[in-house]
Amino acid sequence: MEIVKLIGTPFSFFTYRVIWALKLKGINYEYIDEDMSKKSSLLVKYNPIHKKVPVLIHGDKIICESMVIVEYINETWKLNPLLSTDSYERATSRFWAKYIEEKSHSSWNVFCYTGEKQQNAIKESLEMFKTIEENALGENNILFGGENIGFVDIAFGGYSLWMEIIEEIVGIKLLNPHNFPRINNWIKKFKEVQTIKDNLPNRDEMFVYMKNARGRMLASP
Ligand SMILES: N[C@@H](CCC(=O)N[C@@H](CS)C(=O)NCC(=O)O)C(=O)O
Repeated sequence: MEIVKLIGTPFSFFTYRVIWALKLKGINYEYIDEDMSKKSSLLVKYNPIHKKVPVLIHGDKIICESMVIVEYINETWKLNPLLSTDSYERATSRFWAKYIEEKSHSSWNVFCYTGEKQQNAIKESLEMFKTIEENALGENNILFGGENIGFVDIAFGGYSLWMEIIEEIVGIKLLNPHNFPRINNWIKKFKEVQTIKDNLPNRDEMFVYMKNARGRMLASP
């Protein structure tokens, strides 16, 4: 059996996507903690294009980009499949994962900015949530397609804990349960899944880390 290693960084929901996929599949792996303020020679060697985490090392194979890694894990280890055997359902899952990839920067921008830029990011985030609420959840139930966690749940997983911390730090409620009951219900269900519950960052530590990060971002010109 080839050795599996994950280069990641604490409190990164991109890293957590990979952790969740590995844990759901029951794969043992070694975690290598990357200091993003320095960027180790190992990271630069293994992800020379983007120099970002997560990076998965599987024997002599190197895989970058969180959702690409999740798909690689799904194809390599068959237990607890994250994608359907039906090609149309797989295409639909990939469509939503891509949509989340393309739009989720807006929620991060709510955290990084103030003023007009933040207002624009709020608007974009709310549009994304409305689309998810009305189209990916409800009738279609793309998230939690069936009873088990799937590809799209992992893509959207950052919204389970990261969003509530962002909301608390910036003092703005975006995922209001009245406007987004389905997303709030999904968050509750997602966090109740034992593998997720056991593999979420410590909330208090993450709060302090993110509050300091925002302070540094706003202080820099
Ligand atoms: N699209 C990438 C994004 C990964 C990403 O942005 N990772 C952050 C840590 S959360 C990073 O490595 N940032 C370093 C940088 O931007 O230079 C993925 O899904 O893996």
